[in-house]
Amino acid sequence: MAERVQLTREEEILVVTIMNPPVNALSPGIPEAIDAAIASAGEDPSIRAVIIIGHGATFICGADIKELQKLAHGEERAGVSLRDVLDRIELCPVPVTCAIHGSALGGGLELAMACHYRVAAAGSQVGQPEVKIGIIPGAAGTQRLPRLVGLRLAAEMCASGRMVTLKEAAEAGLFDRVVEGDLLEETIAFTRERLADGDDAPRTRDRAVPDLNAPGIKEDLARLRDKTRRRSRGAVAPEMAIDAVEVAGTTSFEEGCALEERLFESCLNSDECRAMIHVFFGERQVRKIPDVPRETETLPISQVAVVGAGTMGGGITMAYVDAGIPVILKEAGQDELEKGLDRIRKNYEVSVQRGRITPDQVSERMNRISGTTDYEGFQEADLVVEAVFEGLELKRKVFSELAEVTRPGTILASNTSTLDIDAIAESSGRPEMVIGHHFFSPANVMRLLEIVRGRETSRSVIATSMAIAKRLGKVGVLVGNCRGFVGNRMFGPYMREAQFLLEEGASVEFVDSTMVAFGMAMGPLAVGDLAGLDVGWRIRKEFWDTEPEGARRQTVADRLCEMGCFGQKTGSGWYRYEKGGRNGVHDPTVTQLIDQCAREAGIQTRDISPEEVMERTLYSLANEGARILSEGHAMRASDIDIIYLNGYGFPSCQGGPMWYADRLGLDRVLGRIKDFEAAHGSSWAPAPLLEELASTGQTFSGWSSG
Ligand code: 3H9
Repeated sequence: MAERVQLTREEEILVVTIMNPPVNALSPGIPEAIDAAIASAGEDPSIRAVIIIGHGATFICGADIKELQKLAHGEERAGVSLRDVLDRIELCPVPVTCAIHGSALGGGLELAMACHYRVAAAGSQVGQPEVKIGIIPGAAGTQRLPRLVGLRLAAEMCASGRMVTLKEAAEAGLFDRVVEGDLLEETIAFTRERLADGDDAPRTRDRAVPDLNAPGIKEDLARLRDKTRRRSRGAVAPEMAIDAVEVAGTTSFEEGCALEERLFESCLNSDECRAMIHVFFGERQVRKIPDVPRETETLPISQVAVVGAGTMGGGITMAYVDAGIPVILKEAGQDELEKGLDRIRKNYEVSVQRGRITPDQVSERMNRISGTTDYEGFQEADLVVEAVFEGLELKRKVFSELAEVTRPGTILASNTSTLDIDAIAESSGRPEMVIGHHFFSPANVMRLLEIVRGRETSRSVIATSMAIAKRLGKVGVLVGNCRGFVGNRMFGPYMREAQFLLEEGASVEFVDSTMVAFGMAMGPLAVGDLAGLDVGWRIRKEFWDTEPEGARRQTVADRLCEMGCFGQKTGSGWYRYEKGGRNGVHDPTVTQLIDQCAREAGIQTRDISPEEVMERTLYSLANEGARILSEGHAMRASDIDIIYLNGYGFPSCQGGPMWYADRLGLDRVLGRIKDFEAAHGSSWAPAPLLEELASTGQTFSGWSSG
């Protein structure tokens, strides 16, 4: 381990440097090496103090999640317990100071808190992000953190997993000194001051915790618990984190640690943890594109143009200007342009009211947008995003114009959500520069960017698109060119089943509430109302001719659209809305319409169970996902999961639709799909890949196109 933990001397001080790039995770051997260094410091009279510091970009970003993954899947624990190592640091007879730069996360922060002193460099951040992988801090973080920053902040940090800035952490009392200069030199100076003062190596465990019964604390924790329950969407670790922190206010350090250990072990052995670790690595895996290696040249993007100032175009413009990239925004007419700019300004004003940005920032961002009704300035654009009405001929016309008004090296991206990117690319005459950038509404908020690769899209255009997603703070997922790409193609059967369940006897509210109880951010029908029912209707109409004979139609949705009920924007859809309101209420006329459609189609209504609602909707996602995978339109099953988590509100504690099907067992999923095929017809035909994997006991996540 000598190469990953380096020991050096600064006269009377032992410096322990962690060298495990890129994030100095506490991989096997590292806790052991720190342990040995601390033991040697206790035994060697020439060592009067110890400093622990990270090499490279950061301090320590926590336990090695790959190792936790093995434990979560049942492997035996090996090596020393981190909790014991931290105890020995705290009990070390000479003072131990940690020098923090970059991030101190999870086990990294726990290690820092077990040290006697903490010195932090400018720009550092700290956090207990364990809940993001379905666990709670497991090396006494829930007991030491409240002793340093108080019960309220500790509970909030452990329940949310959020990163805390240097300023906030320093104000809360986490650091003994914040330094600007060379971190090691400053920490040595700090340590020598402590030694000169006759240091007695103060232990965090000996500090008093604010009494849980002190005024307001119980109430604040109860409020945090409520908020956590509302936000965690089925995940249990966040509330357990509060339980563990809260107990620090009533019991001894040792008893608190014992509770933390029990809760940590139960989290580690949970579906939630396995799913969320899958998500953690899945989010990093999406960036890896076999034929577009990391070193692929990216094109510089310093000026963007957006065509179309509607809801999508406006949101895309905001996403760019929020990231500091100026945008030329084009609309056909002056009125539409003014309207678009006005909508953007209003959205920013709402953010000001909510305290998210300042009025100065609004002016700054609005100044980054220049409006135009012709293609003025497009010669300067490095990237154009087209966000006009969803129609192939219109988009082809725009792309042929873009080819005229931009430089040959400009990337031309289409925000189409369903159309053939190759047909659009062809009209530009330079298909290698064309790509799909499918944003999700609201485009400045939603994290997903589906990046659609055309037949001829160049590798550097793909690499640049992936880099742009990162600059915008989004998760870019590369997908292939097929109808609806990955997300919307799977969303079709999902919505179809939600609607068919209505005709068969389930109510709108029942379907939605069942899916929300599963953890979806919104029910499918409420999503339809939000997105606009006319969107799906227009697409369905475009493909009616290609549907198989006798296929069951989405009659209720079609009738609603024929009546002009497009959802929130028209005040009625599956629900009824107050003018401008977003909270739908029951609409009896919709119930009548559903009954009428069911009668006309000769459908016998029956009692529908929550299980059937979940199976019909979730298995339809996995079945379509299997087709997409075998056709090569997604690189791996985890990419599909990442799309559903970031663009469609799928709960991360369930890992995504493909992971969820894996967990249930593909043979079980296939069995039910066959039942549905027998009952409801060919739209439920099982995907060949699903049949193949189920028959050989394999999983989507283990599958590779080879
Ligand atoms: C914990 O500590 C439990 C404790 O309570 C103790 C219990 C006993 N392990 O994200 P990036 C890899 S739980 C293993 O692209 P960035 C990552 O997979 C842990 N690997 O960089 C990627 O690999 P690759 C609590 C890790 O700059 C590479 O590093 N800690 C770990 O955008 C670069 O990562 C956390 O949850 C890890 N802990 O962001 C922190 N972390 O290149 C998790 C990263 O092969 N990490 N990798 O794809 C993060 O949040 C971000 O990685 C970080 C850097 C903010 C640090």
